Amino acid sequence: MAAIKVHGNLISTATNRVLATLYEKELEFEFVLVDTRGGEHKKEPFLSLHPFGQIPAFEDGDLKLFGNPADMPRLKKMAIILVWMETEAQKWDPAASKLAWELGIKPLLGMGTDTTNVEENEAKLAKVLDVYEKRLAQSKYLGGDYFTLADLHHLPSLQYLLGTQTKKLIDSRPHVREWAADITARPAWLKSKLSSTKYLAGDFFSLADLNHFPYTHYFMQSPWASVVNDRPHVKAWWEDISSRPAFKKVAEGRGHDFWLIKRNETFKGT
Ligand SMILES: N[C@@H](CCC(=O)N[C@@H](CS)C(=O)NCC(=O)O)C(=O)O
Repeated sequence: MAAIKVHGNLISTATNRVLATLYEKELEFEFVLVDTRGGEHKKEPFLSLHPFGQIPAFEDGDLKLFGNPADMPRLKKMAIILVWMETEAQKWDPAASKLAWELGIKPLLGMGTDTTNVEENEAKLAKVLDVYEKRLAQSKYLGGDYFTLADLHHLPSLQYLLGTQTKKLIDSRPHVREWAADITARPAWLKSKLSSTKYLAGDFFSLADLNHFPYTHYFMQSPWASVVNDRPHVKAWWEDISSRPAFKKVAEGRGHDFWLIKRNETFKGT
């Protein structure tokens, strides 16, 4: 029996979101149908799973949660990103911003450089960069395998430093050098113009897209589907995300659920 149980109803958009997340992550789970029409979600034992009496509720062994907890791996990733954002603020920035000031900004303003300040902060930054070198040997970016705010926050001071003598501290650490070259070459940073992206949050499918699935799926069966279809990029985006295997599985399930309800209504009526 699967350790993960999702208690819900296939008509529910919030349930669909959790199911789509589980299918995306290819996690095994058991689906427990909640008879919301019969008010099962407003009574015990369901209320012990979801104190607000809403679906879905989620169980993973002893862990009982509500909301969209199927995305635990994402929470872990977010924690890692936060750690590196904090590292930027606490470790990188105190040294890097002083060096950017002394070596990058002061000369632009015709002011003299305080060499003692430079020496002290280059020594501090070198220690920070030793840690970065180890981190970037393990993952392409600070927060993980893709570019995040943890990297972006470095850009303003990093860009200054690359135009100063401090560049040697970056160039002498191969992974830091590669990371610095990569993030400073990003189109958004180069300010050429904001490139259009395939998905809402960028070039990869993310929860930002996934969360649109349940309602858009209903919407596209309505007479107002042209609102999407008349807009080529929105249409292409919807065709792309709605053809994902995880969504197809959810949509198929929902179809059956509708059909069952219709059939039950017919039986009741006769
Ligand atoms: N943010 C909540 C939303 C849950 C929610 O709104 N569920 C709806 C079904 S889509 C529900 O249970 N409605 C019945 C009610 O609130 O009594 C979550 O993601 O779990």
